[in-house]
Amino acid sequence: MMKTTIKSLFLLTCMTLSVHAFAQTTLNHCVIQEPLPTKHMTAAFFNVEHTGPDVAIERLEIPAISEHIELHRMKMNHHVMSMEKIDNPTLTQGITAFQKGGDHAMIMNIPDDRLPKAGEQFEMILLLKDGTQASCQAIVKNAKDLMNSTHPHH
Ligand SMILES: [Cu+2]
Repeated sequence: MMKTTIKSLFLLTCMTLSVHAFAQTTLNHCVIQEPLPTKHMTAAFFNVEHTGPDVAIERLEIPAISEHIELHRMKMNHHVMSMEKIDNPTLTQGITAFQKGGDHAMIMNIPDDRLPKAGEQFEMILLLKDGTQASCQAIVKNAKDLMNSTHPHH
């Protein structure tokens, strides 16, 4: 009888602790833009939904396509749109959007035989500095289809 009580007390404590430390990150709306002809780089888009304390992003991986992926931010410079690497990408509670026209991922140095084609799907993995990760299946869309689906919430 005593043993059972101690065990359930212990369980209760563990559950309380895990509720306090609860952090969850999910990836959705994952899309890769089909590279333009002759290009060996392209953009990838996704939303991150995060619950819990702020956490820094370690990196984004799409292992089947390239080892070199950067997170970029669009920047207006003397009326010219350019992009730069995001210094310390961090997730705060809520949804962080990496979407066309704003922050996005850039897949660089794609080898000839790994160029993604419209309709294909690839695993996308977001690694966080707290050691956790989130993944999704990203669908490849050509630029035109991507334009038509830039409002995924409607
Ligand atoms: Cu970019």
